[in-house]
Amino acid sequence: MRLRTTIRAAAVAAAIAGGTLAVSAPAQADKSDCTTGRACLWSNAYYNGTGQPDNQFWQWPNAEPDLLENIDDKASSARNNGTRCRADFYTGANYTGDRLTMHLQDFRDNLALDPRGSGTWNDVITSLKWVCPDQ
Ligand SMILES: [Ca+2]
Repeated sequence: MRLRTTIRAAAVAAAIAGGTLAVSAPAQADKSDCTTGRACLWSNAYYNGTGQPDNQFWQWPNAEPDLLENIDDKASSARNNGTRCRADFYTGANYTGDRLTMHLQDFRDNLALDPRGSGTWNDVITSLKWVCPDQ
């Protein structure tokens, strides 16, 4: 765990330097990799825990009006590991389109199982907004 923490800290520093507070995670990511106080998205279902290729893991302490290309329209699992706020995910940039509300400690193993209009929430999330307090 110590090594992973170190890698994550370095990634955070790099991300901050680049203007975005997000973290790319190790290959063996799971739900517990989502840090307290953050909203998290994984590019594959089950938190990338089943050996899928091209796995990406990202987490944010603040709103994201337009997710990075690496995870934009790719998220297949999600978690709100916040401490105070609701996490609302949207299909469009700048918090537009359909909304997926995730209350504190909500998580989704597989967004393909979450119905949305005529489809599902798989591979459609583009923005994230925190709503405080959670209610
Ligand atoms: Ca995906």
